[in-house]
Amino acid sequence: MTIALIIPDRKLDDLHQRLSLALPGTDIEIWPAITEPDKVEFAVVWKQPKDSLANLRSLKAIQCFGAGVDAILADTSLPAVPIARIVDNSLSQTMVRYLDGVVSHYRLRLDQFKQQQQQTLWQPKGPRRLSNICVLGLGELGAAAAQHFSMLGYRVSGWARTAKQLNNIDSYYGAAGLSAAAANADIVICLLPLTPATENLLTDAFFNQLKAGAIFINVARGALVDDRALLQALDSGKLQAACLDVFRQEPLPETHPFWQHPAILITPHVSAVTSVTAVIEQIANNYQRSQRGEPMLNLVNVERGY
Ligand code: OXD
Repeated sequence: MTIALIIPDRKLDDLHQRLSLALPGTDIEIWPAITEPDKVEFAVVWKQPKDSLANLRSLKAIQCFGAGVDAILADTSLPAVPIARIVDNSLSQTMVRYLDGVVSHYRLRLDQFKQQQQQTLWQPKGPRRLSNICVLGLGELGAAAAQHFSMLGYRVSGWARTAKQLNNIDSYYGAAGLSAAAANADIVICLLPLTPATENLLTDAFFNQLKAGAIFINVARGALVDDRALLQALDSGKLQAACLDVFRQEPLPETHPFWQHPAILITPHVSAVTSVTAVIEQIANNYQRSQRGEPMLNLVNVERGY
């Protein structure tokens, strides 16, 4: 039996080497150099090429190499096997650190000072008053972010598909709760999973009911947001700024208007990149579980989409 690593956009030497050490005697092959597809029983997958899973006839389990499984579930020839995702405290910490940096960037007006520098303008200003943060999505990453900002003294509201109880977070849920959760926010952080129910969730109707001058941060998936509505909200001043780490198409096409927009800060999907060190044990453990016929850890509910 073989493990296949199907992760086209990353160098895999390190993962391959460490997984071989954790699972001595197990054959591990890197896609597309899979010598005997019929021997592959376990696949570690991230943004898999179309049909790369379909011909693995002995596949017993899929381990997603990240937190979000939308790209795996979008595969129309996905074999019907259990899927696990990465849930890892260090991934949450990485995300929280990224968000903390972005919120500080706006609080300290570094976006404005950068623009002033380009115009050789010396105009001191105190920090922005940002006191209310809304976190959309209260899963592993969303809950960690909400709790972090609440501990820093922000008033935090959160929104999820179903009711969630989190200390000191004003939690809202369901379609009706979305506008209430975001209505008073100075900053809206999007950490929702991408599912058929959340695709294009954030359109004009959402942005229009925000407080004027809110700041929007998307670290979840580009397809949650209607790009045109986001640009419109920035151009009308409804939003004063947006920080985007994720896009409908990645890399973001050169001609996309986001690149040149003065109020948009772009980072290339780096908010929480899976660290090999942090996840080796989880992947090796799930491989052993699937070989023993036991349920993997952090199983995805395919119906729900995350
Ligand atoms: C993830 C990501 O879902 O990196 O893990 O976006």
